[in-house]
Amino acid sequence: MDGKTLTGKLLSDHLVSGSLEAGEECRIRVDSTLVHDMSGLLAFMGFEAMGLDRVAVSAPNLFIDHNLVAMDASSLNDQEFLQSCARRFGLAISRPGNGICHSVYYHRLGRPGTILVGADSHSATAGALGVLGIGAGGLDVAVVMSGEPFQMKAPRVLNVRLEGKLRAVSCAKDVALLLLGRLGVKGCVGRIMEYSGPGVETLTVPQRATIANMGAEMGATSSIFPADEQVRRFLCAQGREEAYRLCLADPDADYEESLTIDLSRVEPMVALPGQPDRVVPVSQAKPVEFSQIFIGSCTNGSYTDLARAALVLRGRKVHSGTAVLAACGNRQIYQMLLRDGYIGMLVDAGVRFLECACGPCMGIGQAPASGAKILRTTNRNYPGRSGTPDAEMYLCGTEVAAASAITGQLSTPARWMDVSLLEKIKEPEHYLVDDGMLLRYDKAPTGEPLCDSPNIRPMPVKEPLSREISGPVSLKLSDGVSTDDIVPPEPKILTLRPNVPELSKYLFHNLDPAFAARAAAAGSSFLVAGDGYAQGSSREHAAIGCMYLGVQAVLVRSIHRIHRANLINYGVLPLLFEQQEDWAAVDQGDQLFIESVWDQLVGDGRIRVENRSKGCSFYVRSDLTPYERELIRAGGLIPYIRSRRGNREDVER
Ligand code: MIC
Ligand code: SF4
Repeated sequence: MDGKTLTGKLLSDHLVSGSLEAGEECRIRVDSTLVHDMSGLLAFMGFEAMGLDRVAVSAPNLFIDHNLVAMDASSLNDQEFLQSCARRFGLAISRPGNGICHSVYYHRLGRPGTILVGADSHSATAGALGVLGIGAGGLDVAVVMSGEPFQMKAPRVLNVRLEGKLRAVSCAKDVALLLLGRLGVKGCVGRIMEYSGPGVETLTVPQRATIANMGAEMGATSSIFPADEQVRRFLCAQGREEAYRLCLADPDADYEESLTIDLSRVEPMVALPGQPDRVVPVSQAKPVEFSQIFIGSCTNGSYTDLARAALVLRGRKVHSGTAVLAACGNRQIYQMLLRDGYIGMLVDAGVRFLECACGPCMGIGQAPASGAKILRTTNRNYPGRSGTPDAEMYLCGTEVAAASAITGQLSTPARWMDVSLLEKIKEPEHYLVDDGMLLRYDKAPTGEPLCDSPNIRPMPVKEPLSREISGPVSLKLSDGVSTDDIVPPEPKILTLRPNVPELSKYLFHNLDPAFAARAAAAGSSFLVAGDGYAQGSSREHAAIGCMYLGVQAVLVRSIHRIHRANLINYGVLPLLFEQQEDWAAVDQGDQLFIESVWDQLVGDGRIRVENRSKGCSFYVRSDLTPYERELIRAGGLIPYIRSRRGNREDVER
C-alpha cells in the first residue's frame, strides 16, 4: 500500500518548502484566510505593527459574527476599524447578521481542494467540503494574508473509517462526541483527522461539518472529508457547482493510524460538564434538570439541525422551568426555515430566537444563573464558557436538546420523534441564495485611511531573548486548562481585546484573580502547567497577555498546537517537562533560573532549569523548529518580520 491520503495530496500540492515528514517544518501556500470581529483585531493590529502593507492571499475574508450584542460603543468602534481594514486591503466582509464564519464559509465560499488558514480554532469545519482548514492565531493569519506561506510542523494523519449509516435517533453530533469520548481532548494533537469508508457517502455536507468542526476539541490540526458526490450536490444546491472538484484519497491510501466507527451503532450521546470528552450515552447519564437549553452554533446550526428540532417540538411546549434559545448558523438557513414554517413551529413551542451569531456560545449574552445546569448543542463546555463561572454545561445534538426542552431534563429523543416525519427532512436541493450581506472588495489598495477605534492601544512587543531567564513561578496549574480559563469569555473581558494592558488584568481571573498583579509585580516569571495545557480557542490574548505580564517561559507536561504557536509568536518559550515528578516538585513561588538559554536551545534541546528555592535542578525539553527558535530569539513574530523587512528594504535601497 503506497497510495496517497487526501491530506498528503493537498499538502504536497501546496508545499512551498520544507518536508511533509511528520514533525518536520513545512511551509505551505494558502488559498484563503478567515478572521472575525474578535480575532481580526489582533490580526490587523499585528499587520500594522509588522509594517505589512498589502493583502496578497487570493481569498481573504472578514466575518463579523462573534460579538454582536454591543453592550457599549466599543464593539462597533472595533468593527468600524476592522471594516476599514477590509475595505482598504480588499477583504470580503460578511456583515453582522449574515451568520457564523464557519457556516457562511462552507455554505458560500469554500472550494474543495484548497487550503484555508483561519484565525479561529474551528476553521477545520470547512473540511466538510474537502477544504483543508487550519486554525491559527491572528498574527500567523496576518502574515499569511500578506502572501507568505503558512509555517507549521507537518502533522500525522489519523484515518477515521466510517461504516454503516446513522439511525434516525442519532445524529452527526453523536459521532463527534463518540470520537471525543474515545480519543480525548488531546488525542489528536499533531494529527489531521481524515475521514474515509463507505459510511462517508451517507453523510451530508452539514453533517460532515458538525464532525469536522469538533476535531478542534480533540486538538486536531484539521479534519477533512473527501470532496465526493455529496459535496458536488451541496455545491449545486448552493448555485456554486463551478467550485466543485473531485478530491479523494487513493483507494490504497497508506494511513499510519486508523480507527473505525460503525455509524449504525452510534446512539445519542452527551458530554458532561467540564470538558467535551466526558462523554456518555444519554441513556446511561444520571438524571439532570436544565434551566437553559441552546440549539445552534457553528457545530449544530444547519438547516436540517433546526428543522429536526422543530419537528420534535412541533405541537408541544417547552418545559415551564427551562428557557430554550435557538439561532441558525447563517442567514440563508434562517430565511429558508422561516419560509418552510420550521421557525414558526419552534416559536409556537416557546423557543426564543437569537440572531445568527456566536453570542452565547462564547459567553456573549444569555449567561445562565449562578450554578445553573444548562444543555447546549455547541462544542465547548469548559468551566466559565457560558459566561457564568460556576454554571455546568452539558453538550449534545439537536434532537436530544429538543427532547430535553420538552421535559426540562436530559432525555433521549426516541419517545418524542415521529421517525417517518423526520425522514422527510432532506438536505435541500436548492438553497435560497442571497449574498447581499457578503460584500466583496477589490484587492487593489484603496488608500482609505483606517478608522481609529478609541479602544485600540499599541501592541506590546517583547525584547529579544535574553541570555538568561529568571524569576518566580507566578502560577502553577494542573491538567486540562483551557484558553477559556486563561481569558474568560465574558463581555467585559472580551471587549478589551484591542487593549492588551487592560485585558491582561483578567488573565486566569476565574482560577486565580491575584495572578495578573502577582506576575506584573515579579516583572519576569514562569508559568507551570500540567497535561493538555491551553486546549480550546485560538484566542491569542492567552499568549500576548502572559508576555505582557512578564511570563518568559511556560513549562508544561503537554500543550495544544495553536496556543503553543501563539506563545512563540509573542516570544514566550514553551518547554516540556520530561518527568511527571519534576512537574510535581515545582511549587508556585519557587525561584527558577535558566542560563545560556539560546545555547541550550540550539544544543540538544534539553534545557536545565535550576530551582533556587529548592536547591535542585531538573530538565525540560524544547521541541522548537529552527524557524520557531528564530522567532523566540527575535522576541516574537512582530520583531522578526520587522527586522526581515528592514533588511529587505536596506538591500532594495
Ligand atoms: C471559540 O469558539 O472559542 C472562539 C471564540 O470562536 C475562538 C476565537 C477567539 O476567541 O478569538 C476560537 O475558537 O478560536
Ligand atoms: Fe462561534 Fe462558538 Fe463556533 Fe467559536 S465555537 S466560532 S464562538 S459558534
